[in-house]
Amino acid sequence: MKILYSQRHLSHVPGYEIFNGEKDPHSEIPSRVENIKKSLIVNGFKISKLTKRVPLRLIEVVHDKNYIDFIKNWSVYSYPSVFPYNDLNKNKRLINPLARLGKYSFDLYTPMYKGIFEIALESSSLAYELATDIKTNQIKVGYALCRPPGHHAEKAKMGGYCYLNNTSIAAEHLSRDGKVAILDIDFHHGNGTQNIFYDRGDVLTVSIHADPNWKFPFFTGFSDEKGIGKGEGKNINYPLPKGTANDLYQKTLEKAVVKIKDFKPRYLIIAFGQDTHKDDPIGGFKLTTNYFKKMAKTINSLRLPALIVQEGGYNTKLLGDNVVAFLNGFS
Ligand code: OKP
Ligand code: ZN
Repeated sequence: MKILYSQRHLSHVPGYEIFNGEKDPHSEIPSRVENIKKSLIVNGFKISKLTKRVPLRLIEVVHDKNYIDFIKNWSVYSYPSVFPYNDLNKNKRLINPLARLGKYSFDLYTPMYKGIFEIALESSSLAYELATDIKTNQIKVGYALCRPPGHHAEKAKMGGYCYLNNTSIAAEHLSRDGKVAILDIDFHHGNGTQNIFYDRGDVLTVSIHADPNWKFPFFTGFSDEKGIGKGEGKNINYPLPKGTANDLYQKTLEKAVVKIKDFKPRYLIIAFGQDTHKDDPIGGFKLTTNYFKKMAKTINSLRLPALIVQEGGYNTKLLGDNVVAFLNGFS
């Protein structure tokens, strides 16, 4: 197993998130990835350094060109204040910064500032390099310690602490060689990944997450979102209720694994969040650390070349244990 980490994320320190008009402490902090890295080393995993950079032309296939320019050229530390309230300006090049900020984001949890593009790019590069190693048969399993996370970032919108969709960028890269299945096991619905591949028949997106009637991202993640056009039937959502514990999660995961097997993919990408753990401060499921190992075994019964991409997980003391349990179940 190859694990990739970069210290570039350390300078990404969102000051706060805005909830109900108030400043709340931000959950997506550097110690998340640092805790995971420490545990991996203590448990004998080797961590490799990044050597490749994700090509801009690959990012431009996954994300909208104007959205990329917006992130690249932004200069002051900002949160959105207004959002588009009709479609009349949909195809206009809005020039007011407040309009642009609102157009390209969907929440007030994800600050924009000068330099975030390069940091997000480095996070994507971790997933990209491992996807390349899998493509060229150098490795069977890779784990990308991405930060900032990516699965909420849509073609043309940031949100949920995400800017560039690392998982989707790796999937796009792998999809040129054969069908790709993405299994999103973060606590939150992977709305960005769903949005990016919604009309694609060659990339299956499966997400197991908190019922959107209960938790973020609230507007997507319902079971009737099944894909369109060639993508019809190729998007599968499993919303689960508050308090979901190992048993119900396992039953759902087994269903998801059958769907992936039936799709006959060449590659598997796992959008891996640890916020499903019982002691996660923003989650609400009851999964145990031991169960993370069983979860991995169940997924690995597919015996597919697999890229594991770090997404959420906010109990900075336990993230490392949960990642180690999962990776042990995988190898
Ligand atoms: C990102 B990922 C807590 C509100 C949290 C945003 C959640 C973003 C999750 N103060 N709302 O999927 O883990
Ligand atoms: Zn999450």
